[in-house]
Amino acid sequence: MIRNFEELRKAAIECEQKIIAVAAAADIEVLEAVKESLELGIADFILVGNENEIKEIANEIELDLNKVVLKNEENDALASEIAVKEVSSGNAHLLMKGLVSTSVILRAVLNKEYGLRTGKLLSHLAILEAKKYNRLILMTDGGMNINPDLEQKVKLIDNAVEVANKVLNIDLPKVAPLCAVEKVNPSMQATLDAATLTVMNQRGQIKGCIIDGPLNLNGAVSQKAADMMGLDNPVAGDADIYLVPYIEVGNVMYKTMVYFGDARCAGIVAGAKVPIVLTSRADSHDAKVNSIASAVLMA
Ligand code: COD
Repeated sequence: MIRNFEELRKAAIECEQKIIAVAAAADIEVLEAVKESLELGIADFILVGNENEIKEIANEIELDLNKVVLKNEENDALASEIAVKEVSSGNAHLLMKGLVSTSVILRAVLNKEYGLRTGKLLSHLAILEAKKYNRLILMTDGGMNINPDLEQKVKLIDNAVEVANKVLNIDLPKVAPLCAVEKVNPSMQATLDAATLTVMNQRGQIKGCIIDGPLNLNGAVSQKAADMMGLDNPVAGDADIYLVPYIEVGNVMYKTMVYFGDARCAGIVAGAKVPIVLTSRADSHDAKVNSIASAVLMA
């Protein structure tokens, strides 16, 4: 099992180097991440964005632009389209979001003519390294699917299990369907979905993982809390995958851990033809390098 981002980066360095097309690359954190990834030898880059701004920032941070391919496009939506086409035409192995809003790049990814659809549900996964937890956790979906129904939650789990297998080297991840409480409450849809997912897992309808919920966050994270609540649950205190009920919960959880808890993080989208590096625009270059390393391992 890969337990932290240092181990994850080391594993990515062992992989074959990938070419990443970056949409709207004119941003200091993005270009710092490009520079660090080139130095680590985990990726090469096609940078799409405002060429003058990219050159200015590259000069400031001493990024050698001779080592990358540069494509000038100032408009974010068009830069996203060009970057996606670099991937769909086979020039690049992976896609990365730069300084562009998530919905703009995802619309290019979902484009029916040149996009990166596979017929699977695309979903966002945050990988988080909290100071007080003994492993990396996967959290989904705080970035793409707004209000998933039960069927979509099954697909979110499938994608998360694939990421747990390929990126974190966990064969049989434990999934906590997060709720506000640990008991089924018919007025809380998330608890009904959590219980259904648990039974579907027990009956072999969702494979490759152990699901047990509903679980509240403390029950998922802490064995002590689980014991105090009298939870005899194989996931309690030991969860690898945190399935949140809807996007706001995931988005706030991820940013709370980063801003208040000083967690390190990464963000990727799974389910497309290739993994997509997708972090928040304000995320640090450390988060972006972690995400690049995760996407390289996923690929
Ligand atoms: N996986 C696969 N196909 C999808 C998905 C998905 N997750 N979402 C939509 N599609 C397909 C639909 O089946 C349809 O064929 C087509 O794409 C358009 O569907 P719409 O009309 O629902 O899609 P859009 O373009 O209105 O929205 C898709 C977004 C991903 C842009 C939207 O869901 C969104 O804005 N999500 C939130 C992104 C965000 O703001 N994140 C926040 C912070 S980082």
